[in-house]
Amino acid sequence: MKMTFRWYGEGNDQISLQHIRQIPGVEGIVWSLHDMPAGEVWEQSRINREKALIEKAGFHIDVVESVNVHEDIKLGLPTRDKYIENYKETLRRLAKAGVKVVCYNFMPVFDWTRTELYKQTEDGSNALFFEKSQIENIDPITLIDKISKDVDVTMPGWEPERLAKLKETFKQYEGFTAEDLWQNLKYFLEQIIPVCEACDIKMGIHPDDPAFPIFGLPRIIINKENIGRFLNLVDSPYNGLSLCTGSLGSSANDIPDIIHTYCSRIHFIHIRNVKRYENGDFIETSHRACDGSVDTVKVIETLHQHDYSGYVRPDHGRHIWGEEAWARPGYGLYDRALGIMYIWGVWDSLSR
Ligand code: DNO
Repeated sequence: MKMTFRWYGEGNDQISLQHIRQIPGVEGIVWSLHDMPAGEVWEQSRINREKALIEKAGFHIDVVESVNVHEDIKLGLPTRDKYIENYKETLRRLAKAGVKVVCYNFMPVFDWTRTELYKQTEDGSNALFFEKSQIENIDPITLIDKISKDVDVTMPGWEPERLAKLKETFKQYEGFTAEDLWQNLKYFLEQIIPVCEACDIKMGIHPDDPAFPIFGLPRIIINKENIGRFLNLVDSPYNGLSLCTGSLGSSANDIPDIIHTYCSRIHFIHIRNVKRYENGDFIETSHRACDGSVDTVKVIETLHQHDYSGYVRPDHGRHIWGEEAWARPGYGLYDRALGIMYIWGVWDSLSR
């Protein structure tokens, strides 16, 4: 397993590459050009600049999270072909810089959704929280207004250009079904996977977060069966997964079983834990297995059994030791660093 850490870039992340350097065993930075609107071709010079910066600090740039998919592709509009061509060109340019894996998602409108970013917990830390009844009773625009006033950074998946068109985008999705989304995903993959094969970039789709439909929008990458269907849309090793234990853990998925079944197609994995409540709410917890509903020990054990050699990163941590004052929601330094040590702890003892 190759350990990585997500970093938002200079001037866009309070955590420095030098901080990350001090976490044991981190080899690579998971990066992106976060200000790049979906659908645009990434400039080679900007890719190269990011590469130079990250490599100078002693890390590899093998994994990009994410190259976002333009909404017209998900909706299957006639304009999609132009955006797919742009996507292909970005992939070629990333390959030229040495990128190996690209993470993306295919969720309509939203990327990830929570109802609270700083939910207080008993020990004084706070974490991202999802309250199901709120989602059922609030319109998405009000939720976005409420959430985004709590943060002064642009969060991936909540980019200004996306939020500005929310009403209009929802209208475009009226009457849109899960089958429509499947078809549009297949169309996209049939176009891009041959390019990935030619330039040696593995695609890893990120599961939907949460892993169930919200606001009447379809969600398809949500369970074992659908992941199987997804992998068969284009049956190539280049069409793979960025498995996220927290996203799949938002509903009762058997994640070790999913890993066991599809391990050869998992190119990247996000390890974190969530605690699910009976009413459908969930909160993000520490990475430790007994703190949440995901058996993270078994997740790591299953990866170990399969001799997993792909990329791993600790996903969302709680905000601890006051870091919510400066850290990005879910992406502080401390709890993610603790998460890495937990993952290594389990992995190393299994290796012994
Ligand atoms: C949230 C992340 C997601 C993820 C995308 C991948 O913190 O897990 O934003 O990066 O869904 O495209």
